[in-house]
Amino acid sequence: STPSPAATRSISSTHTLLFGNDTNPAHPKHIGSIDPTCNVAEVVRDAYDTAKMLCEKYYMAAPELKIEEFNMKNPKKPIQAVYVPSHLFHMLFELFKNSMRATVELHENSSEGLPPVKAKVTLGKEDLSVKISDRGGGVPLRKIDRLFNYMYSTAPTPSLEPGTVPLAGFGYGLPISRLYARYFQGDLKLYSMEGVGTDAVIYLKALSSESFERLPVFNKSALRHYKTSPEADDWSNPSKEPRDASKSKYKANR
Ligand code: W6P
Repeated sequence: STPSPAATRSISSTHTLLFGNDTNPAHPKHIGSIDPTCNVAEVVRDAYDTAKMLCEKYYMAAPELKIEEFNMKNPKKPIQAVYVPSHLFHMLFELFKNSMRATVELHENSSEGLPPVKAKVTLGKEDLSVKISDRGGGVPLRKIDRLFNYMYSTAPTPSLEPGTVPLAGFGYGLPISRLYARYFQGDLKLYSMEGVGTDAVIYLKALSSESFERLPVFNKSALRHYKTSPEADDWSNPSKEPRDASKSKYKANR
């Protein structure tokens, strides 16, 4: 099918950058927005520092960060990716803000201080993964899908006044972050244990040859896909979370 105008522009500008003499003076090794030697732990630290400043402004406290790396291929080397650092920064910044808010709100009146937020960067054969773990009390499984809904935010609607920077936004941070991860064949997942905390994992492809752009297609096949009604949802794949059981006419068998 014919590439979209945006894809054509992306391909042509990448070609010009690769084969022309244009360089970004601040980052001469970057190819457009891509850093071919993006140090993942450095971006983790940057995103944490930025989220920490906001968190301290709001709560006058912020949890510490502990970073661990596990490079399966080359244990002594820092983990690098061919990636768009700004995308990685946005995803991590969003996760840190969520982890910090949960941590501070759960532990602000505790005498033990704040449990640190932990980051683990790993490189395997297929995946380059980044896990951000908090001890912020977690989210029940029933509510996890809502966090990826654009219209849903657990935080109060932030002020629109000039000069104010919200810690938590309008509720699009997580869904947008997941789109960034998926754009290069990765994903963003949340694993939470209510009462304890949440692990958020960003999965990237270890090999840049696997991380081609995932672009929406619109062709005959896609049109057919959209026109035919999707597979009926069943009990193992419900389209929505179950209704409140107390409002159901069906009584559980005991
Ligand atoms: C929470 C809720 C959440 C969402 C995304 C990332 C981390 C966390 N922690 O409690």
